[in-house]
Amino acid sequence: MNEPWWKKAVIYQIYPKSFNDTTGNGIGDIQGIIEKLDYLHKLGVDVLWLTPVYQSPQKDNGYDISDYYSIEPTYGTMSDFEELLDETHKRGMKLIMDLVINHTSTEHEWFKQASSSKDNQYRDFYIWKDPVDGKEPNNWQSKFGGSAWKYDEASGQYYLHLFDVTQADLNWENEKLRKQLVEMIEFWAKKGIDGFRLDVINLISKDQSFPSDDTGDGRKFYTDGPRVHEYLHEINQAAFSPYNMMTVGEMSSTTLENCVLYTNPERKELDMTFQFHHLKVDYPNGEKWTKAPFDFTRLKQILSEWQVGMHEGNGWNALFWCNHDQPRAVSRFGDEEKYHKESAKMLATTLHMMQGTPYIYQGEEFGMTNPNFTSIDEYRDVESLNAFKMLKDEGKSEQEILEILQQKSRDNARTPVQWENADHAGFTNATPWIDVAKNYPEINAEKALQDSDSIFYHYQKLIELRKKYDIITYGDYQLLMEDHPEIFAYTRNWKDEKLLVVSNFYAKEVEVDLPVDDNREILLSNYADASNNQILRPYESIVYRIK
Ligand code: TEU
Repeated sequence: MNEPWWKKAVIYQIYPKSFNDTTGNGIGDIQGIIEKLDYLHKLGVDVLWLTPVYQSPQKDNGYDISDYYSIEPTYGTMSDFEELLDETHKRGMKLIMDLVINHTSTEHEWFKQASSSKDNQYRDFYIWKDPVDGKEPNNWQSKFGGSAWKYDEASGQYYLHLFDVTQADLNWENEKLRKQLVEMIEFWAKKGIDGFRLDVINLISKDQSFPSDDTGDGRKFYTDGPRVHEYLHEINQAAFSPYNMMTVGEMSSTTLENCVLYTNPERKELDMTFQFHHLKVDYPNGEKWTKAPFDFTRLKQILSEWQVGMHEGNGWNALFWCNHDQPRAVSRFGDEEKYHKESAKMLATTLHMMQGTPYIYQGEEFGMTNPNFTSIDEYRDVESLNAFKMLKDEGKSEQEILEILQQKSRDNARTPVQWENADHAGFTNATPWIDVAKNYPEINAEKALQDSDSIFYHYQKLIELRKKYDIITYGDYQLLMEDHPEIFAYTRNWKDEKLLVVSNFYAKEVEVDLPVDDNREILLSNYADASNNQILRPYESIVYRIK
C-alpha cells in the first residue's frame, strides 16, 4: 500500500538549549546535536524535530523569533545547521523544523516597523486595537497570565499577545503577511528539510469582532477560529505540498472534530496533529496550577476517543506523553523510585502500540524524571515565573507554590539531557543555564546503553515492532475494561491479526480477567518472565499477538 512514510515513522524531539553543549557556555548547540546523531540512529528513530533555532531574544526559549532567516548565534551558524541537516540525512534520518507563525518576537523587524507608526506598511502584520472605555479592547487573557493586550503609548493602541508580551500575534487576515510566510517556508524547504512542526497553529484565525468573553479567557474566539482551515489549505497548496513537507500541527485546546478536518488527507491541510486533552487529566476543573493526581479513567477515555475518532475520520494522531512544555512522563504517570524502569517501559508500550506517529522527547528514552527543584531561583521558564507571582498574589505560601511547580512546570522537561555520570551529567563543562536533575548518576544515557534491560532498549524494540507489524500502523482500536481502576487494556485488529495490549498503571499486583486465547504469543513485555497468567505485577505491561 502506498501510504505516506511518516505513518510508520517515530520522531524524536530535540530541545537544543538543553541537549548538548560543545562551546562551553552552558547552553546546548547545533554541533552538540551532531555529536549525538549516532546515539539517535542507534535508538532507531526516523525523524528529528528541532525546536526553534532561529534568531531570538530567548524570552520564550526561541518561540519568540526575531529573524526567521538566521540561526540564533548561541546555537551556532547557518553552516552548522546545514552540516546537521546533511549528517542527519547521511544516517537515513529526516529533520523537521519548528514553525512559529502565530506570533513573532517584538524584536522582529516587522514589529519594529509596525510599532514605528500607525501608517507603516507593516502595521497591519499585527493586531492593533483602540482602547475601549479607556481600557483593553476586550478581556482576553494571555496563556502566560494577565491581559492578552499590551498598550503602546506611541500610537495609543493595544497590540494582541496570546503568549508573552514580547510575542506579538500576527494578523493572518493580511494576505501580504501570508505571502511573506510562504516565502520563508520555501526558503527552509529549499534547504532540504523534511517538514515542520507548526506551533499553536490552530490559534491563527481570530474572530474579527474581538468580543469579550463572559464565560472564559477568550480562547473560544480564536481557537480553531473562523478561517483556520482556509489558511492551512492555502499554505499547504502554496508550500507544504509542492515541497513534500511532512507537517504536524500543535493544536491548543482543540476538538476531535477539528483534528479530523485538519488531518484528513483529502482536505490537504496538515498530516497529523498534537492534541493535549490527555495531558490535562491532572488539571482539576481545567486548572493547571494545582497539585493533583491524574484521573486514570479520563486518561483512558480521552486517548481511546481520539484513537477511535481519528481512525474513523481517516485523520492521524501525533502520539506523545511529553514535550518541552510538559512534566516528565515517568514522574507524572509512572514511578520515579522503586518501579522507575518498569513504569517508564509500561508508558512507552501503552502509547507506541496505538495508531499514530509516536514522538519521543529527549531523555524520555532512558527515563529522565522531573528535577524536583526546591527554590524559585532554579526556575527559568517565563510561564513558571509568571505563575509564581500570580499564585503568590493569590495568597499561596512559597512552599505550596514550589510543590505545584515541582509537579506542573514546563521547566521539568527542560533540564539538561543526562548523558553520563560526570560533571553536569556530561551536558556541559560550564555552569548549565538550568540545573541538572540530581539523579543523573543513576539515570543517564551511558548507563542505559550498558544495560541490555534498560528503558532505551525497550524503546528500540517498540520502534522495531512498528516497522515489522502493519497492524500497529493500520489496525483499528478497541478499549477494554474501561472502568477498571488500574488496567489500561486495548486491542488492535487488522485483517486476520489481533494485538492485545495490557498495562497495569499502578504499583500493585492486579488480577485481570483477560480473554484467554491459547494461540497468543508475547511480542513484548517489561518483565523478563512475563507469562500468560491473569496477575499483572506493578506496572506490568504486555503486548500479545493473536494469530
Ligand atoms: O505551546 C503552546 C501551548 O499551548 C503551551 O505553551 C501551553 O499553552 C502552555 O504550556 C501553558 O500550559 C507552544 C510552544 O510549545 C511553547 O513552548 C511556547 O511557549 C508557546 O507555544 C508560544 O509559542
